[in-house]
Amino acid sequence: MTLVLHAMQRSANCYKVRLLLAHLGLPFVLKDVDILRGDTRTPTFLAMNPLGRVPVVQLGATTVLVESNAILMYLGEGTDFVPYDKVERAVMMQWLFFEQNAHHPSIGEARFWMSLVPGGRELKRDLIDDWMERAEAALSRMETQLATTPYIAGHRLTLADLALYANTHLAHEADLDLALFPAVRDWTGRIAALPGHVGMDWRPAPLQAAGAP
Ligand SMILES: N[C@@H](CCC(=O)N[C@@H](CS)C(=O)NCC(=O)O)C(=O)O
Repeated sequence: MTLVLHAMQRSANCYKVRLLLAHLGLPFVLKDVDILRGDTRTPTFLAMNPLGRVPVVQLGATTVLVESNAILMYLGEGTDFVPYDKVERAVMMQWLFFEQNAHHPSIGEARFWMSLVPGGRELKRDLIDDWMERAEAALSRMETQLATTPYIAGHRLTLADLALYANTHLAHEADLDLALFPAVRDWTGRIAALPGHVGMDWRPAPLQAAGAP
């Protein structure tokens, strides 16, 4: 059965999965989920992911994967995006955990509420200063690394670059200025220039139904 990705187009956690699928040239069916409309709260969706979050990948009638970075690992294993060397792989994992523990909870949350949710700035005004402070700390950490290596986990492209690119290249949507982080800004340019790169708006061509001409 063809892989099915349940995703919201403007979600960075969903974009990183589409981006890897595009790089790998893997066919998939994209099913749109609008979290603002409550699509992740329906009984059908909650049966797939009781946490009510996208992305969700269906691999067959009974196999479902959630957590964007776990999905990246499932898709990336055995490709050039996952280092074979154990230490290099662990360093990549460090950055994947950083993305989930420090980067997404600050830049991702700020971007979501400041740019995607109507009235979100007002609703979350008590949290925004803290998000911004932690977002700047996360970008500073990346700046230090990217000032010395071309990719976030070292000298080669890994899943961690795709995972971190997703929110970082849209930092302006959280009022963050990448001009203050020139190594990070240059790295976003390198990632966007990679062969096979697709932007956040990219969608796969609809797949023909089985048996269709
Ligand atoms: N750690 C999860 C986070 C997923 C997540 O927070 N998804 C957001 C969209 S970016 C979502 O579905 N939010 C809906 C909700 O929390 O109700 C992952 O990386 O997949």
